[in-house]
Amino acid sequence: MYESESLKTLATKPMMRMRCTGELDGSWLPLKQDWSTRWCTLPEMYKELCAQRIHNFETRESDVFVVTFMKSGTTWMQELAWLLLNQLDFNSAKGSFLFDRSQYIERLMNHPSGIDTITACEKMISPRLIKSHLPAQLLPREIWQEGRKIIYIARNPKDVVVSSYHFLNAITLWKGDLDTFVDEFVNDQICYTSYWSHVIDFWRMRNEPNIFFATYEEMKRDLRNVIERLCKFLAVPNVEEEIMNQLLHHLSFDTMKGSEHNNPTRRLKQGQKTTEDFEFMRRGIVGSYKDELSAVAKEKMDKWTKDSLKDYGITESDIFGEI
Ligand code: PPS
Repeated sequence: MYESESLKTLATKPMMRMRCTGELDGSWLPLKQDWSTRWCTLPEMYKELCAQRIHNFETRESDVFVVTFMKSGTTWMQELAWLLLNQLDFNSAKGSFLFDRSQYIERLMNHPSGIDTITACEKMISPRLIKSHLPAQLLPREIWQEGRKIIYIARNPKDVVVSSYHFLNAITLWKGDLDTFVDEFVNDQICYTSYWSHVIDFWRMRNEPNIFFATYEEMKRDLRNVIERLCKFLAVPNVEEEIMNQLLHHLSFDTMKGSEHNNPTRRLKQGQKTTEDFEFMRRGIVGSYKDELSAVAKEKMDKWTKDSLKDYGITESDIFGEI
């Protein structure tokens, strides 16, 4: 069963934290641990509207899921993976919205076409590329039972905090200052937290045959290498040199920011309440926390990271390199 507790936060919608217990014990997951210790913070409506339907979501053999903690480079990876799965069809990529080509299964706001997001995923033609920010235990059970492919992207927590803070404030889902946001983030009160449970669980499963694990930092350092690795994982032909340059250009921050089909800023502004200066693609760098987080917030997050990782014998730099 799903067990939940209401949370008091500065989110503008009622929030709760939720976990799986009893027969939903996560025994279908390849990582053996007590999954009932894993809580996830979500809007209250999630439990009634999505939880069971997503758990029972019927997958197809050719499905690929892009799974991330929010603000970790999901959109960037979706565009890359969509192109690799669609014979590098740049014309379609340049002429249609990425968010229509690759649906977001648990999107917690209204779908632009009026249908619900799970139904939108059901209606997609194969091969489906489906986005989710859910932690491993809340993803469709069949992914694990049938070994469907997952591309997991992680990003260092301090940049995730900065990016999430700007995003949630700008789309008016959370209201407050950055220091308070950091407090709520490390206390697992922000949507999709606990951040470290999310990342650690996939890090520990990174060598499963159906999981491709990469980081935003790695994509910034050497996107070509990530593409080469991903081609193998997706069992698609390697990208020829001339096309590789075109692909790298297409995926650059400036090109994606300039494309209304990749950069959802305008569409989000039309579809919901946002601040005037809302920008989905803001800085697109590693280390934006350096000049945005206060010294106190940085220290708080570093201590929280150390405490969260100590039982697993890994450090932040094992995952992200030096940042
Ligand atoms: S979401 O809403 O959770 O799905 O957002 P997500 O796509 O995961 O993350 C948004 C951040 O990714 C940056 N981004 C990129 N960085 C580099 N290159 C490219 N092409 C690119 N595309 C998106 C985007 O700018 C957000 O990061 P910040 O730090 O806020 O700029």
